[in-house]
Amino acid sequence: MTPSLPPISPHISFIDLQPVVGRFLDDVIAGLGASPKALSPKYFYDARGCELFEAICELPEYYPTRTELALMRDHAADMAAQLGGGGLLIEFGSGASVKTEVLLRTLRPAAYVPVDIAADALQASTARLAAGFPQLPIIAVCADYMQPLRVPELERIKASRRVIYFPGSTIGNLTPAEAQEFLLRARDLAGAEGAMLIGVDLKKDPDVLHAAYNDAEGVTAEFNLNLLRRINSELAADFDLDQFRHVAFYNTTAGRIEMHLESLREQTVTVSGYSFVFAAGERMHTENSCKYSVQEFQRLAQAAGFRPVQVWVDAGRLFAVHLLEV
Ligand code: AVI
Repeated sequence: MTPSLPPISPHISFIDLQPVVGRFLDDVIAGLGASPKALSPKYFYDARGCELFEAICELPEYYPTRTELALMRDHAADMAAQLGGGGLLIEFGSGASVKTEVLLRTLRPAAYVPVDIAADALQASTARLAAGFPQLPIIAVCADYMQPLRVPELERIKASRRVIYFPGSTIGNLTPAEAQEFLLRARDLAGAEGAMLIGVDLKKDPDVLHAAYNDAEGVTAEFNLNLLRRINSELAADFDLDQFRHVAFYNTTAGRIEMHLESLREQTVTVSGYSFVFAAGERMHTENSCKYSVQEFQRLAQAAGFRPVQVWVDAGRLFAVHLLEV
């Protein structure tokens, strides 16, 4: 039996697959011991990291959030017409965003399944959405969507098809090989008649990309440095945040923004009793944000068994929302 919490309302159920959130200390020790040093971006999102990411989404330089939202608003009716009503809408991520609301309003699915690794965020976002859609059956699933998802309860729901929604260009934070594996798993979950709607950030003028990850207010820098603050508070470490700086640049060859934290001087840092030496100017790689042209992404999706059906791109050619079918 899948563990589940008591229903919040007759229309809502909460299934907790008790995902392993990762072994923070092991991952940090391994990452700092590697050459070059690296830390996983999945650890950005503690409570402060989530707040900072929300602030990033509001920045004038950070175009993806508002551009994707405008695409959803402008084309929601078209998207819904292509997908058809009465489906099972499965969203990867917490799903309390305005983008989700726009889609729910036009698509009118048989049921909505938000999937997220963070139980608290999932419960809060589910309660918020449920208030706006009181008649919509919601099955919230606390799980790691980077792993195969097995939820027997979903088999019992009568729906025309499964539609997976993955907004936000989060797929860009995976390497192309990981993205490929992720799409393969999504195809399996969607099943024979399934479809996927996915937001993907486009390749563009490197100056625009550079500004988006080096905002004038320094919010992205704080978001990056917050990872060190988190390691200090959760893993008994002594990073001096004033002795590291945020670095973000577009790597043209790899087609991605890279974020790093650079040591401003030679220094030794201790994490839970383990010592790590940093040379002056040495960098820790903290995030990739891969950018895909429409054709590049369609090729990736095709290699994972999806058929590209339609793509919506804004007039400035900043962002794409792809509709794929199995
Ligand atoms: C979550 N993800 C899609 C963001 C991105 O743009 O890659 C994370 C982010 N990193 C710095 N700014 C935003």
